[in-house]
Amino acid sequence: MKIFVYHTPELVPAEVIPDCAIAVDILRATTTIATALAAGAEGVQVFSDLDELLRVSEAHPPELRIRVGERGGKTVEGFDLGNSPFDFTPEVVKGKRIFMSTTNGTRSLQKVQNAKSVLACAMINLGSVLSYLRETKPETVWIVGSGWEGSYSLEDTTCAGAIVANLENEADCGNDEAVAAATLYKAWKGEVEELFYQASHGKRLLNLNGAEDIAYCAKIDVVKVLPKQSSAGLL
Ligand code: 3SL
Repeated sequence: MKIFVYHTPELVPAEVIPDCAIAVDILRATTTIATALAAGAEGVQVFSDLDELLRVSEAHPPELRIRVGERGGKTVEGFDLGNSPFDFTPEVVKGKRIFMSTTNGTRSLQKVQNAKSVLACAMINLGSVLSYLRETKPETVWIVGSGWEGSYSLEDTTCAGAIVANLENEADCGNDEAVAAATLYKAWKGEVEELFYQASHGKRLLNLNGAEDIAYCAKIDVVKVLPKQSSAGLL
């Protein structure tokens, strides 16, 4: 197994298809996706474009769908939910299909759609992703951070580093970013929540009263769920 880390979707190489691509958006899209599936959502379909989301979801019965729209950390007007994982309770999402568009996270998932397998990873479901990689042993693995509008993010690199560091005896680093991510994670292991408060998106969420969300997003391996892309979305 050879692991490559890309800090943003814009940095993934064109015309190369990895065996496994793992999209990461710790604050908060992939954390929310993992939470929704663990709470019994039927599946999550991601969109980079809000109009496309509205068009596709129109064909789904209204009582069985949830439209999630987030821009700049806030719920998009007219959508059912924003991107706080705490809104995705079993009472709200069980048996429902989620149609989701967020500022950065859903864009990185869309960018790697052609990979042989596509996963969504957060700190909260780290163990499930590690188990999948150990079982399937893909030859090339991309971990793609979502960043913020094209720029680097500390929290996504920390999660990428957690994957690389946990597999250091079983996988090689394919690029310097993978080595750097593992080094970052090891330096902050045990204090990940503190690090997230220092991240620029952490600060942005704090201004939107998101402290509770950040604390939850920093929890390691608290849900057993593997969001994996299928023709019906992430299941
Ligand atoms: O950028 C994203 O995809 C979101 O996760 C951002 S936010 O945490 O909802 O503000």
